[in-house]
Amino acid sequence: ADYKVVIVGATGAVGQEILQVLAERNFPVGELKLCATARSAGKEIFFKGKSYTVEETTPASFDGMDIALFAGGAASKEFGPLAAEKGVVVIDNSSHFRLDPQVPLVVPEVNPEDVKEHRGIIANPNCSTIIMVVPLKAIYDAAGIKRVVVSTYQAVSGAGAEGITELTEHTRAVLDGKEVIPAKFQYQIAFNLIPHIDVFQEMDYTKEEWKMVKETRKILHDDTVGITATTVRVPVYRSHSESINVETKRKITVDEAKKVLADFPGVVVEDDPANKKYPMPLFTSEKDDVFVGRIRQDNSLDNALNMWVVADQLRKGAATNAVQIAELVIKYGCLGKR
Ligand code: 2RA
Repeated sequence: ADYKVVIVGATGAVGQEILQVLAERNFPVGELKLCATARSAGKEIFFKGKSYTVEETTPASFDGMDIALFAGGAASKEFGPLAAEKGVVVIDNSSHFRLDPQVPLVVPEVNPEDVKEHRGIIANPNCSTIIMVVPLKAIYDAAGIKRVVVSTYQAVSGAGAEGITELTEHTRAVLDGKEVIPAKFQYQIAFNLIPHIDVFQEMDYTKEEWKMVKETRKILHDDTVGITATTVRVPVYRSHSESINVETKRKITVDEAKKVLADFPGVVVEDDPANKKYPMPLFTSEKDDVFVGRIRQDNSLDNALNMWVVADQLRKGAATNAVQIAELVIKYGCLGKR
C-alpha cells in the first residue's frame, strides 16, 4: 500500500532531510504534499525526480492525508491537533507535545511499542536526547542505570539552516579580520563554545538540559534514573557529540559494555585507542547510526562507565528517527482514527 504523506516545514534543514530519508528508505509514498509558511510557499522542491511546489500550510493541507511529518517549530502547535482530528497520524519534531502524557515520545530502537498508544500525535524527541538514549538503553537493559552525567558538544545544524550559514560566515569573517555580528547564536560561534542552548529555566539549567532529563526518563519509562546535563554549542556543522558518564545498578565490565553496545540496533562501536579509532563529528555526518567510543571504566567509581557518543543531528537526531516512527505506524497498522 502507498500512503498520503504531508511534510510541514519542508523547506527547512530538517524538512529537507526528511525528504532525503523518505527517498533513501523507499518509504511507500503514494501522494506527497509539501507545506511551509507563506514566506516559503511557491518554492520548487524535487522528490524522486518529480517536481513539487511548496504550498502554505492551512487546515485543508491535511484533508485526506494519512501521515503528517512536522519538521518542528510553531506550526506543530497550530496544526498538529487539527491534523490529528482529521484522522492524520502526526509525527512531530517540535518540543511542544513531547511531555504530554497522551503523546508517545519514541525512539524506535528503544521504545517502539509506545507507538501503539498514540491518539493521533507521536512526538520525536530532542536530537541530543535521541543520541544519548540509544546507547543508554543497551546499558540500561544489561545493568540498570542509577545516574547519568552528560555534557554535549552540539552542532550548529541544531539551530537550522541559519545556524549552518552563521558558522561559515563567522569563520570567514574572523579569518578576514572582520567584525562578527551574532544573529542565530548569542555570541560568535567561530573558534568559540557557547554553554547556552535555548532559554534558561529553573536552577539555571537551560531548556535544552531539562529536555535531556525529562525526555530520557519518559522514553525509558523510569523516573528513578538520575540525569544531569550541560549542553554546549560548538563550531561543528551537523553532528552532535556527547560525553556520558553512566553509573549502573549492577557491575558491568568495559568488555561486557562494548558487547551489548555493539549488539544494540542503531549503535556502531568505534573504540580502538591503540589505532586512534573513536567517533568524530567530521566522519559521522550524513549517517544514521549512533557511534560510541572511548568506553572506559570510571576510575573514580566502581559501577560506572564513561563513553563518547556521536551522531548526525539532522538524521538520527531528527529526520531518520521521525521516518522510522512512520515505518512503525505502518508496521503496527495504527494509522489515524478515521
Ligand atoms: C539544538 N537540540 O541543537 C536543539 C534543537 N534542535 O539547537
